[in-house]
Amino acid sequence: MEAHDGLSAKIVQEAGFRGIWASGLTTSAALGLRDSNEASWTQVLDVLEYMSDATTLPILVDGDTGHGNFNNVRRFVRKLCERGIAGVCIEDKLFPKTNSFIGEAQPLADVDEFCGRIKAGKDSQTDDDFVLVARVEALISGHSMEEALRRAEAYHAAGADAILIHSKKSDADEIFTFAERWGNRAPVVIVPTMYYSTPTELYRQAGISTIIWANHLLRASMAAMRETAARIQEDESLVRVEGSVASVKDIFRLMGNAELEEAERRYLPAR
Ligand code: SPV
Ligand code: MG
Repeated sequence: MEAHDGLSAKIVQEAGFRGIWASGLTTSAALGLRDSNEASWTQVLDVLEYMSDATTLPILVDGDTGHGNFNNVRRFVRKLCERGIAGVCIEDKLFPKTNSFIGEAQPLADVDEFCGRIKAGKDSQTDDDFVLVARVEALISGHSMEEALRRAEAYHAAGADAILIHSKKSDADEIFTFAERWGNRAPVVIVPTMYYSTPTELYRQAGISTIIWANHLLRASMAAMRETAARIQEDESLVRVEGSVASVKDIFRLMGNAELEEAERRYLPAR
């Protein structure tokens, strides 16, 4: 489940998910920026540190294109490991990236060059359990299924732990075709943002390893914030919103104020 800051990371954990997708789109948007590598990678790292501190769930980071070439990827991976991040996903496009749902036929990276990014990332992890997911953009940028499979195989051979196959079709047909032809050579990750109506059980039956619900907490909060702002602006009063927003007490609870009170009893001199 997507998260984009410490608060949303806590909400994902509270809801019972098993892992967090640190989305590039929503992390950027939460900073007021476009999904075009406008946030520097160290700024992204700062957000990830808050998220990592806020939750015990594994975090898979949307590493975009890896913030440059192989050299940028290996430094990024080392820093992610230092911050207790579980894995990174890099996509086979060029820096600066553009969100996959914008425009048509975005240029793809050269396969060998991208394999170098994958190898450099895997060679740089300092945590044995760290995973690198290689994201295949062939289908979404208008290439054939053959090209998607060729790229997935090359990335797998280069050391990728899993393959994310991306699609912007409104149905999941090409995802199922890919999964069938791929035959689970490595785990498959999908992002059904555009093809959202397919039941998850069908993905299970097709052997898909992981589904990323990629941006829905940010989108939910945008809708809620807009509605609340408009009501207060219109009414010049809180009366209509008080019942529909989280209570202040709920903020204290989620941030763990009870732990601080307990720590104060332990560490502050008795009064
Ligand atoms: C993201 O969440 O930033 C992603 C997924 O990369 S998508 O927006 O579908 O490309
Ligand atoms: Mg992204």
